[in-house]
Amino acid sequence: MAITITAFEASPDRGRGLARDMRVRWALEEAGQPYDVRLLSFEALKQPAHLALNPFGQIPTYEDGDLALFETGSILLEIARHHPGLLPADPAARARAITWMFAAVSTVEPPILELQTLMLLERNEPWFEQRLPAVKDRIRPRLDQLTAHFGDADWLDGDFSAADIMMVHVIRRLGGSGLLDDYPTIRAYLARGEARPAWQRAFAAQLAVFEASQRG
Ligand code: GTB
Repeated sequence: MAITITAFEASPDRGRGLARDMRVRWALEEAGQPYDVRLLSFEALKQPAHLALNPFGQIPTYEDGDLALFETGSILLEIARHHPGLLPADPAARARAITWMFAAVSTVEPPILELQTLMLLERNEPWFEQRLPAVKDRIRPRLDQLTAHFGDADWLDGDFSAADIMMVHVIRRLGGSGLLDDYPTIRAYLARGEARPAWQRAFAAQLAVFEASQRG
């Protein structure tokens, strides 16, 4: 039975690959694993059929036979369990890569989400301009620390892994914010991720969904 994931039928990111199904698509493409996509409206996300898969009513979900998962970190770990190339075989290197997956979503993503919430939902608030610099200032230390960590390295810890899928996807949300202008190491890291054929196939697939939604 084919793996099935869920995604927005018309993503609010307009096909820019910022919604989190992109992480799962990218991992499946890296693994060479075909998959089906069930497209959902915002209304369908909150219906019982989808809440049975994800109690928070969000995308993406992942179904493989009897197994149904939500949370992109968990989904990527499950894909990596079945396919070589997404996590190192060496136990210590594997544990470090998993640590970086958590770092991406627990340490780097929260201040980036704060900026995204401000830009998308709070732009018309009277305090918007006053708050913006403080929110950006909470992201810069993470970019400084990641820059120091990378040095001359291409990926977070040795070879490319699922951790890089998570981290690249998290940081891509800063595109357009101007914050990456001062961070050439991080920009080069994103470019390396986006140059991977698997990233390009995943990106094209989610863009095709958005374009189809616009044709009606
Ligand atoms: N922690 C969960 C995970 O990693 O899987 C978070 C899942 C999540 O936030 N899903 C979002 C969702 O389903 C879509 S990706 N939201 C609908 C809801 O909660 O009702 C978040 C997202 C949405 C839009 C943009 N965008 O427009 O740029 C980017 C990211």
